[in-house]
Amino acid sequence: MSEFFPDVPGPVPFIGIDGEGLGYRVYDSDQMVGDKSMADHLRLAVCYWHSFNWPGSDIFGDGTFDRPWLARDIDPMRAAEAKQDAAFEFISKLGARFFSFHDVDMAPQGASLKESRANLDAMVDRAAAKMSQTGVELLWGTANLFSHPRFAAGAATNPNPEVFAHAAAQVRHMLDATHRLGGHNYVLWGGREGYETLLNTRMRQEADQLARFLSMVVDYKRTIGFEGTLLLEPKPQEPTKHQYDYDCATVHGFLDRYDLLGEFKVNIEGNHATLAGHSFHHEVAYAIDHGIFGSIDANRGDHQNGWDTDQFPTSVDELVPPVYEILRGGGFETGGFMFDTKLRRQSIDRSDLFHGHVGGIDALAKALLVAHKLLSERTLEGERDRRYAGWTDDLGTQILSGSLGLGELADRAVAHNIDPTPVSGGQERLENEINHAIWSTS
Ligand code: XLS
Ligand code: NI
Ligand code: NI
Repeated sequence: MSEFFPDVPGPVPFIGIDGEGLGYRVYDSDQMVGDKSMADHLRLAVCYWHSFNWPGSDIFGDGTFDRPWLARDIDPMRAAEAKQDAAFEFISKLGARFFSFHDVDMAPQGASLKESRANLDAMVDRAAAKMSQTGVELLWGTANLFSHPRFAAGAATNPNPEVFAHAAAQVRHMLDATHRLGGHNYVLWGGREGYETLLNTRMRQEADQLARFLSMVVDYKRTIGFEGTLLLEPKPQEPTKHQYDYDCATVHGFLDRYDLLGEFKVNIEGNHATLAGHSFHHEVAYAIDHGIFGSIDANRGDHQNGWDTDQFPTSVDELVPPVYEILRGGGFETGGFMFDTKLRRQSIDRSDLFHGHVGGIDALAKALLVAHKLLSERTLEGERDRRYAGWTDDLGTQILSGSLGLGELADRAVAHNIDPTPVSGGQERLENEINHAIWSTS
């Protein structure tokens, strides 16, 4: 088998901050940060789809990338094998521990569900061999329930139950495949689970269908003994005008309403958070505080436009707050930082795929160091403790425990003429503390 990335002959080295050429300037996999190595904190993963299954096309133009296995005139199974070889060569040279894939990224779709399953099984067997040779693990598997025209009106939320059945078959196969490969999680992203217009849509009916689908997934997971985490990936829109898994709070409410809390966590994507009008920080903090934090699709958007540009996350300023919350929450359990990232269409050198990932990984590593410093020095926790101190005193605990009603509380406020003096929120001082931590951490 010939190498696809001959310009990067071996594993990408750690070269340090002044190093030259392709190498990690901050990410040193074995360096301890607190009680865990950088590799164990970050649990880095590469995605199969944007990196190997996308030719660099956009809505106005064809593919620009050099991905020989995507040519139309070659046998689909041989092409899938070449793609898999390139993917595993890349992941091992990069030094990432994990990867993630959709059914259709790894194996060609056949003329029937049976044939698609056979193709997938063959490629999954081959992937299992590659994984044991390289030590690469599966962070998560997922089924693509959004590209094929049959899913235009949704998968689980389709008005036609036959589409629901087709989606069930794909998800069953991918759960089996994920289980077979020892996957740590299984993701469901509902890109078409939503509506284009309410004129033809029964919103409540579609929510009931989606909940039924998710319950079936939970039952099946138990039947086969899959112990990974089930993850829902929120996104407010794109490709559908309005998607039901809008953001973490919406997903949380949905899970609660349908008695599915505890069965699913969330896979939060940086660029989806900003599309929902939130910061990445907000989405992570919400999930951590409500016990549904699972994993991250690491990427960023572009501040000047409003779609999912899936760029490599290069801004330490933007990464510090979410990474801080993850550390505060105790870090990943089964999740990790999965690079759901695309090269720009003009980045056509094979080595560009390395540069994109290496830059994003270094930015995450730097954010990790800064977040660890902020947490161990209790810079933000100290401030938060002071700000909420009243809630651990008599008045606060009595209010929260329910021992005071509105009338008694009002009487007490009147009797003692409770009239607190406002205190500063200190936002600018805290922003300066974050910058100081960034500038002083090496
Ligand atoms: C698209 C999603 C997708 C999921 C996997 O916006 O991010 O890539 O992560 O289906
Ligand atoms: Ni994603
Ligand atoms: Ni996305």
